[in-house]
Amino acid sequence: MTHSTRGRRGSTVLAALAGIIAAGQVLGVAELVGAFFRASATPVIAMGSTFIDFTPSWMKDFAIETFGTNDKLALLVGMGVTIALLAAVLGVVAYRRWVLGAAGVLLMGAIILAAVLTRAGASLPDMIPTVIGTAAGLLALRWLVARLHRADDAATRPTGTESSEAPEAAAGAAPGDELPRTGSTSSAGTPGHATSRRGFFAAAGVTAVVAAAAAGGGRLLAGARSNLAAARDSLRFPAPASPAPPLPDGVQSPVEGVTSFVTPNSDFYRIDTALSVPQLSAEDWVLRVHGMVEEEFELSFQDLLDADLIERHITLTCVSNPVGGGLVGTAKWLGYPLREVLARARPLDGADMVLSTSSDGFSASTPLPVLQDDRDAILAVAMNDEPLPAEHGFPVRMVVPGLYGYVSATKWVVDLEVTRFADATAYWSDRGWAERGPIKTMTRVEVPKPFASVDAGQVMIGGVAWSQQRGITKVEVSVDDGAWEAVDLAAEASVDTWRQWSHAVTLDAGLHTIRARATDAVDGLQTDERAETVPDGASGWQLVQFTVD
Ligand SMILES: Nc1nc2c(c(=O)[nH]1)N[C@H]1C(S)=C(S)[C@@H](COP(=O)(O)O)O[C@H]1N2
Ligand SMILES: [Mo]
Repeated sequence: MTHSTRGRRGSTVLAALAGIIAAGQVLGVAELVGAFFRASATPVIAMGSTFIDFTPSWMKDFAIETFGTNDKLALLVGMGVTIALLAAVLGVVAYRRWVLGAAGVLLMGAIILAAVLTRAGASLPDMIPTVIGTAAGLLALRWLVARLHRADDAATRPTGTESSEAPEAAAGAAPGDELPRTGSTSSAGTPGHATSRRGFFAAAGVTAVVAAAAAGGGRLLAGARSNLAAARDSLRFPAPASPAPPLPDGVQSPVEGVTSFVTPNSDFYRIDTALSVPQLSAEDWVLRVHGMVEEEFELSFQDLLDADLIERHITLTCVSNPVGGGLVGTAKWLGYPLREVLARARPLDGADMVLSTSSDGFSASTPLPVLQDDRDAILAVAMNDEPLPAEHGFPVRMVVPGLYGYVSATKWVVDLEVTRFADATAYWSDRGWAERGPIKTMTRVEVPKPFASVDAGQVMIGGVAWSQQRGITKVEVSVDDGAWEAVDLAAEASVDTWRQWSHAVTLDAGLHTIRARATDAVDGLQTDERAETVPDGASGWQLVQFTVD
């Protein structure tokens, strides 16, 4: 009895393993087949993207605050763990009652298909990777479960006395006997159990290797099939009709360790809902302009290149940036003014918003007047003298000075609808964030870093402040709750870029705190009222603690 019970318990663990391997088979095979489809036709991307769309704001915020720009990796890891747990359960169910287990696998397949088919721009053929993957997973599971039952049979047979266990096990798992015996383990003289389990492990190993190879092959194939990188790198832009005003001397804070005034593309923060970066080609790109306008039309990438482009330094900021956070960056953007696009479209009376939509279904609501006034809201095609990096919106994105990215900076933009706030809502406003998102005045202490230790004597403090469209006129710091002292502001490039600053203090050894606050040219001192990022951006004065040795 004991022998057999122990055997059965061990088999349950192996059945769970079989479930996990079969799930790997589903995902791996779907990844391979999916190389011939768009990324959102693969189960991982479709389910992950759907999950992202349904993530409540607080969870999105938690993810960004906890994992920063690794939030997508965290999601994939979380998804992996969840899938593995579900698959383990399905493996055990399939081992006990094949029909139930198989039904569970098919249900999972159906859920994945629902995710695939509800992605923006999905079509029926997008089902193919999941259908083939699910079939492969089902076959793998059946094979592995059959090997397990054979091992169980072999375990009970030689002991004889416990033959009562055998029918039970067999009854609980119908397929065992019906399956073709893949008679590789001719375990003639040896105790059957161990040998047959060896058979299971061999099958499990083969299946796992096939799954991994399919997944890896799929990734390679998908990469090879997309030659966007080469096309992107070979793009050349005409000289801008209106080049960026040269940066004045002294825009960079003299304090060592303060962020560089222009953020290199590779360091630029990235925030979006895209689990796989949309792969658009400049050649095929079209922007549809429509809605409450007198003239609807489409623009191609070449139309933009043929037009008069302008180039500006603009500081982009994310509404999810906590006080002191890093979701802000400055780049030199080249693009076509949106006011020109709208001048051609001629919005109808009553329109007050432009809903911009990306190829992957993200949308932003931008007040119409902001896109028509003389601030330089653009359809950007280049970032710091390079075509837009894929993850920053290649081939075309919006950049709007003064507004948080979630209401203005649509990457991979393909559609502009002139409409009214009363008639349409955007991606994040549907999820509890404010409809409008002007950037709040803010400063960030960058040196010393929080909890850093610095040498006693003269301590250099440095940072950046931003108040796009209004301009920074003053930054003050208070050391150890002392009087507020104005810092030295670095040169201002424009009201739409951040402004750096520096300040020297003499400090004794011990624990110290710095508080910092900025003043802008229009609304004055930034509020000290602490606000969370939801719904329209964090506020409050930053506090940094550090020690002097
Ligand atoms: N298509 C698309 N565009 C998008 C987003 C998105 O999720 N999808 N996120 C917006 C947000 S919240 C911000 S802050 C900026 C960030 O731009 P970046 O990743 O180039 O820094 O992009 C905006 N544009
Ligand atoms: Mo954002």
